[in-house]
Amino acid sequence: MKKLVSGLMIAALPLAVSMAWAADASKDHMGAPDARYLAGGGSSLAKLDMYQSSDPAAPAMTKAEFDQGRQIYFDRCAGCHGVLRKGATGKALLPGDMQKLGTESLKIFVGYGTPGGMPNFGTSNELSDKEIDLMARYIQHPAPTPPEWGMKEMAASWKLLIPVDQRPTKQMNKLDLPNLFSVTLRDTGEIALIDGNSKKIVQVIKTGFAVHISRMSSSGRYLYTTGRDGLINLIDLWMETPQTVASIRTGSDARSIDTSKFKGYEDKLAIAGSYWPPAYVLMDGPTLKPLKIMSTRGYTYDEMEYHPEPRVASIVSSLIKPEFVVNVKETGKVLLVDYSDIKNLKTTEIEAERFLHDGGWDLSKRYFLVAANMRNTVSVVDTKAGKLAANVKVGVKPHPGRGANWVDKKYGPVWATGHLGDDTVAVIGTDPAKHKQHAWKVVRTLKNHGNGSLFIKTHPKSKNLWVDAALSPNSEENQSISIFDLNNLEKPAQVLNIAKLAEIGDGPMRITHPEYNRAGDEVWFSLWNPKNKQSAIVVMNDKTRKLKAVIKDPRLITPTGKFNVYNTQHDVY
Ligand code: DHE
Repeated sequence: MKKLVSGLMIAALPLAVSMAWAADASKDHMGAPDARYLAGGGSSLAKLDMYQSSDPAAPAMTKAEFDQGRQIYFDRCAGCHGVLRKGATGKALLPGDMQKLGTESLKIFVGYGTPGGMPNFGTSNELSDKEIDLMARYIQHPAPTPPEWGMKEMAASWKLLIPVDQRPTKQMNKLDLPNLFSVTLRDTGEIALIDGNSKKIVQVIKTGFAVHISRMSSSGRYLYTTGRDGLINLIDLWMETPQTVASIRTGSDARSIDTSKFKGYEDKLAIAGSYWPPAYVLMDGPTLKPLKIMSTRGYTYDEMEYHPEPRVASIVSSLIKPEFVVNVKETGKVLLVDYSDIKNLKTTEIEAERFLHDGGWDLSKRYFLVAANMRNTVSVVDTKAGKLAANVKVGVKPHPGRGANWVDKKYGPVWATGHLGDDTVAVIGTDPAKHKQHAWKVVRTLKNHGNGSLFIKTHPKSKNLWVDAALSPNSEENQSISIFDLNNLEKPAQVLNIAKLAEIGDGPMRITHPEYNRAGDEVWFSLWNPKNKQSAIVVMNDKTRKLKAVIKDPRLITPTGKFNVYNTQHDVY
């Protein structure tokens, strides 16, 4: 019904204008829930001082209105349309073009959305009529530019709280570190360290704004987190009470972090990627001292069009070379950054596909598989040869997290991803040496219980594959998971409503991000409720598929990602 309304409203616009918009938007086949997800969960950019010009040709705005527009823009629009509004997964919103459309037409787009996926902010009651009017005027003004963030700013933000020589030389606590979990508490900007054995919170540590991921150093001693505000925390798990020993702001909008893992470089270096400014930073691993900043601004791999803000998405660390694999979203390039000589940095730039997002290693850890979600493709990078191995067409908007690996009875080693935009799981053959005929082909398509899957997981010791549907608009689906039997993938999945099993009170809770324990016999899920409602971690017995425990501590506010120390350290997934 909403789609119909929005289609009708667009049809009422001047023909040329509405056709151009509808065509452009439908190209991407964005459904509203995944559009909202990609548009982002709030960036900290809105709080920054920015250069602001106001165009006399654009409708008048007060300073207060402009500031409010900026806040709304960075909370809801920048993720798709870009900080500078030059377009990213969404259309460019250039002031000249917006002025031609005019306030009344723009109000319709913002209020009703487009069939191609622009969310309907008005009919969904997310923005009031006043706010829609304000946004329609705001985007006719030039985009304010957030400040750059160079070595001077970075170095000034760097805090070495406990120097290396004042840290312990052995583990000072009795924690079973390999079975410790770092859990993202998204809306409080904290992580909870949870002991995997007792299932008790060991420590809650303040991190960056809407903290995004945790990654481990090669030795398993240091835990690194990145906030969306670019604040990196380095946590020493050997301290009597694990705590932050260094921190730094590597940018003002960020999502990724990793550490060097190649032999001889263990625990030596760290790398952080930023959305704004678009760059990656190499740092000294044990202190976070910034060493080198590299911009990712440049040309798209295919049309060779200059892009002013290509964001750094996932980063992984190679075990077979002293290299980081850096995935640049808008240009569609994968950079293999050789860290053996930082002064004379060598980078292999691989043409992959747009817009690169998340991904993981294959079983051999030679190939990195990364979702190019707006092109329904998984790009496979051969990190040994330093080349693209293949672009594999999959379902609608793949979203693997780090994906799932197993040895398939029929097809040999495979890797799998779920999708944001449909209810399938694509299983891709990953062994060109012994199973050439299946390599880089979708060998199986499994049926998930709903659209909107974010994460998928299995474990070398398990015969199960667990898949969520966390972004499905249907609450029965987004509270359930599918469990596939890896020994019999012809059999439909068992679907379990995990939220019901956990018996948590009310709220629009979602079940997301399966993560195994060290032994591979438990799967942990986040029961993610809004911050004013009770959330929990739900632990399932992998073998029996029965509920094992519900961790309900009141400090568990908006848990999302969970990172088992051993599995994260060794890329077990
Ligand atoms: Fe994530 C991984 C970006 C929204 C939970 N997320 C990633 C990675 C990127 C990314 C680039 C890969 C990091 C790496 O491997 O180095 N995420 C983004 C966004 O741009 C996006 C769409 C919008 C935003 O504004 O951030 C976004 N992500 C979310 C969420 O809303 C999620 C579901 C909840 C949350 O905590 O914010 C979420 N993202 C995660 C998690 C991972 C992740 C749990 C790590 C998965 C893993 O198993 O490694």
